[in-house]
Amino acid sequence: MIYPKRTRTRDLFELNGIWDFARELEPGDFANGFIPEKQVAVPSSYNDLFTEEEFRSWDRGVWYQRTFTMPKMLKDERIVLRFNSVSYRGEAFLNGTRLGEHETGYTPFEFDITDLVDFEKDNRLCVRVENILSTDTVPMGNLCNDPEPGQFAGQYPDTPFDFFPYAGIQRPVMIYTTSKKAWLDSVVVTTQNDGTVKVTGKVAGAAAKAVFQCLETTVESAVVDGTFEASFKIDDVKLWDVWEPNLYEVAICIQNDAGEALDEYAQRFGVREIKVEGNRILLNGKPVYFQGFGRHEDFPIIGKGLNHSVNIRDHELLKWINANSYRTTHYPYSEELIQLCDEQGILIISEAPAVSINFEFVTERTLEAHLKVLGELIERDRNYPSVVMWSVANEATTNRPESIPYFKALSELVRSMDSTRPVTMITCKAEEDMVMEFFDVVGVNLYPGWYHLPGQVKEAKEDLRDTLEKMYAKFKKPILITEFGADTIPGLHSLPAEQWSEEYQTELILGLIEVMRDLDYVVGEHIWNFADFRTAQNFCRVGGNKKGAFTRDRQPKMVCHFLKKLWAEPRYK
Ligand code: GCB
Repeated sequence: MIYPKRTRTRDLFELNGIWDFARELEPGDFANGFIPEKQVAVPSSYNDLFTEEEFRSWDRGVWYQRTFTMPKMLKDERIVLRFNSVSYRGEAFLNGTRLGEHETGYTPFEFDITDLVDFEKDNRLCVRVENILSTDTVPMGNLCNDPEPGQFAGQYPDTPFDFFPYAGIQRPVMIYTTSKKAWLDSVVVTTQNDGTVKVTGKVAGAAAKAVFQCLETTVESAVVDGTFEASFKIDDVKLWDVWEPNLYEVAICIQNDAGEALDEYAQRFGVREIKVEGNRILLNGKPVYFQGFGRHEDFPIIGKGLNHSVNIRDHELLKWINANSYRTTHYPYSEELIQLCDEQGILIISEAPAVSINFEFVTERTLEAHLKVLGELIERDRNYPSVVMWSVANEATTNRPESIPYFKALSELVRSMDSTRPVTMITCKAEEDMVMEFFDVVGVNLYPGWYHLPGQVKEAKEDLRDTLEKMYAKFKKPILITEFGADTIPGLHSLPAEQWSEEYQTELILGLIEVMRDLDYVVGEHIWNFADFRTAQNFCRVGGNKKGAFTRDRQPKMVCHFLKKLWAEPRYK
């Protein structure tokens, strides 16, 4: 699958806007059209659009419908319907015919609708969306007898993580066309820092060759059994780097024997190298220290709906505060956002939607779903230079032996698909973690000064040092602190600093960073969280998670001004 674009051989239009919406209160023939209860916006999560609780926390079936007209001039084309993501499960029907379904949210899926689309009258598209999480889904949910009475036990909706389980058609819906004769199906670009570029990929249909053009260079490859492979070199190549996003484009033309252009597509790429050497992560041969945040796709009203304005604002704030990176906690973010990171030079740790996998409940289906979505994520994002590391999961119960074969399988899948990026797993089990041998960088979430040692910054610093020393002694790998922080109410002040005040967040974060920077094997500090975000209802969350450095409407709390100063100076000279 490649990201849809309008080119000289492909048309593209989006089916975003206002759709009809109804809950599936009882089973019925919704697929052939239904009487709406509400109107809904696409893309958006549906939860916070409405005022009624029965809609907001509804996780069972809901239906979306709209009609669209196909322009006659596309009659001879192959027509594809694409969903950039539907959470958690989406099942689509066109003119009453079932197209298929996709689960695990957050990754795209598409259907060839050439033979089903009507050029004479309006087409009716109905989509059933369901957000029921279970022991078989990734992430898991509804583990109502969770034996570990952690901070999320008993919360509503019942998830083993705190962010609100937003649902719906949260990203764009598109229709694109290709020629029926042949079309580019996948493309993988790999590069070396001397400017060598290798392009491989797949073509469907009857094609004879693929022609590639990049700057002044043109090369071609025969299409054999639907695959192609070509290489070329860019002279005086300009590397892609942090806030220096040099990008190139390779134009790909799929041709038949007669040299007729059947499909044209342009794939953007950057040339950069990322690897782990000893206690350092090297970007283009130089050590890079990750300074930034864990984030969420989260904003008032739209929930996890794609919103370009929020994405632009967030990146402006990252630049302002001198951050260089963030982790797509705790699921794949929109492809459009990753493309923006490419264009702006922001480093991304790209995470599978596997948060809080609990081995008390894991089934064979859990691993199957996990492998599937991880594979889909790598396939979607592997050409994006901003993605510099894969994170296979966040905070699983990796202190249990059952986690060992499970994480071995995940690590093997990633390495079989992509050997050009380091792989991490984010643990909350510190030195008790049993699966770090499979990963290149240790990612760890630690909350001294918050969930333990509340209000005791000095003791929290000692505790952090002690934990990190034990972890390094055991794992002997670079450690990235992927979460630490404190819930903070903007405008609440106290001297001496007390939990929830802006002073406490500032003192704790700066104090913990001091310890991290004293330990040579620590390769980065990612604060939890970039901004406040909405959570499930729970006695330890007041109006959401308030660990944001910025408020939910993206204004700085006090700590930001200190981070901006600290992060202005490069960690490695
Ligand atoms: C964590 C989780 C994150 C939570 C955070 C918190 O360890 O990874 O999803 O939001 O703690 O604030 O409790």
